[in-house]
Amino acid sequence: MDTQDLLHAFGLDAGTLQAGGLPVRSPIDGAILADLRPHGADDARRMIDRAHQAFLAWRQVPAPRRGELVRLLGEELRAHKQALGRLVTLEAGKIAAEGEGEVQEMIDICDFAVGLSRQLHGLTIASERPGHRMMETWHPLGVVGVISAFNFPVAVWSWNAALALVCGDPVVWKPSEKTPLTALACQALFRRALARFGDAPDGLLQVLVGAREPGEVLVDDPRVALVSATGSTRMGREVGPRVARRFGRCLLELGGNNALIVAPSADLDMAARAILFGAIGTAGQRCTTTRRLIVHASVADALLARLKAAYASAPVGDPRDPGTLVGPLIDQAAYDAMRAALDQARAQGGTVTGGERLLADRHPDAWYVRPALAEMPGQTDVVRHETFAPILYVLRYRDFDEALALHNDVPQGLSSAIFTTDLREAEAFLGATGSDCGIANVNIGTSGAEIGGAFGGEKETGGGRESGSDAWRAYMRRATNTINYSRELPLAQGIRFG
Ligand code: UN1
Repeated sequence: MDTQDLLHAFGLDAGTLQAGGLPVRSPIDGAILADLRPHGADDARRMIDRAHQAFLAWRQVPAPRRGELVRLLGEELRAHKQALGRLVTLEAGKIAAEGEGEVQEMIDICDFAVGLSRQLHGLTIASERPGHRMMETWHPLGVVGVISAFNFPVAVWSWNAALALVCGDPVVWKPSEKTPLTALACQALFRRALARFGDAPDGLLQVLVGAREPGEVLVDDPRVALVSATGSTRMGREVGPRVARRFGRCLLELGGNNALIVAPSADLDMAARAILFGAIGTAGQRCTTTRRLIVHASVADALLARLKAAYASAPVGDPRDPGTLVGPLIDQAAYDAMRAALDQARAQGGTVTGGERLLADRHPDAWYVRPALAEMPGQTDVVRHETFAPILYVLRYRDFDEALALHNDVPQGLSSAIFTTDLREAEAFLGATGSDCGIANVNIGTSGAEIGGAFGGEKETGGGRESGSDAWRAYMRRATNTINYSRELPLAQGIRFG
């Protein structure tokens, strides 16, 4: 199926695809896939209007019935897993396994949300007053604005949307301007689910195509009760305070600078495989990508020899080829940022292996690179910054406490891992003085989290949690209710009044 057929299969017609103003390029070869009409501020306001109207109706639909809509969405995703995965490959450059893996995450979160739709629960709490009962009730919150990044163009939306919808909240989605086609494809699948569902209000899901302008409206409009934004720390620094200024709620998933510690007792086979997937998978463009390797001096040479061999031979190229492990960077800006970071690494005393541009003759408008290893003399400035590219900084340690200190001495706090078979080290890493990240793993890499757990991180990562566990609470408002079933009116704290 060629690109246009694929887009048409999702119901995207030529008129939409060629309306003009926002060209969408494939990072595979730089080809223009479509040229969409970007939405402006007025479009954004209209969508928020419709979403708010939808909220007034949707919040009255029983949650398990709302779950039925998400169940139907999950069915559409199952039926279109390959096609949507392929579109992710075309638009974001992921290899096929990762494109389909992303759709699988969507299916998983739909399943999770369907179950959740019968489990939205509050506490009953002992009251200090006789004949009284206290409880918590969770209510739909309002319109949820989702701002997503190019690197997980569809899964991150689904983590938000599946929960928001069962929680009673319509969604206005602003995908990255680099990946609007996958968003429109999701919208098309959602429409099919809606048609089968029957009586849902209009405006439960709307997609805002464009760059900054419509996004700003979403951030500033007081009817958007929750803004869930995934992207760079720089973006979060703008979005967070703007939403806070109007006392809106924000869920931020920002940069990571994820480290993996390899201790002397580690199973080096497992560690090497985990590092490879974590550091070069998705061409280093996951927020959970392994960016720092903190390896004990006694095993560093052995591990590095393996990694260097694997890095040198990892197949880089067209993500549609079945043998490819590393696809392209998203665009030239990503390549420039990678080159600048490697220059800084060298200037800061590092030794760099790899990192060169590949396939430039065949694809002058695409940005393929050999993933890079940068052996550093210490945690210098460049190591403390997130560069969204396949660069793995390597640091050696001698003492476990030194490894932990290095681990936590960065501004970001998303994901982390230790490879060790020493129980004390493993538990210390997970303990209060261990990893300060939102995700901390033992003998598993930093990336590729399951949806069942809460996903997110601390410090400059933004503090938000989405996906599994009790992340749903961010999409609802909590009411504390006290009910007096006695014939007296005792006041709390034993106060006597009149
Ligand atoms: C992201 O890169 O924005 O844990 C999300 C992972 C994926 C999600 C990454 N499940 O790597």
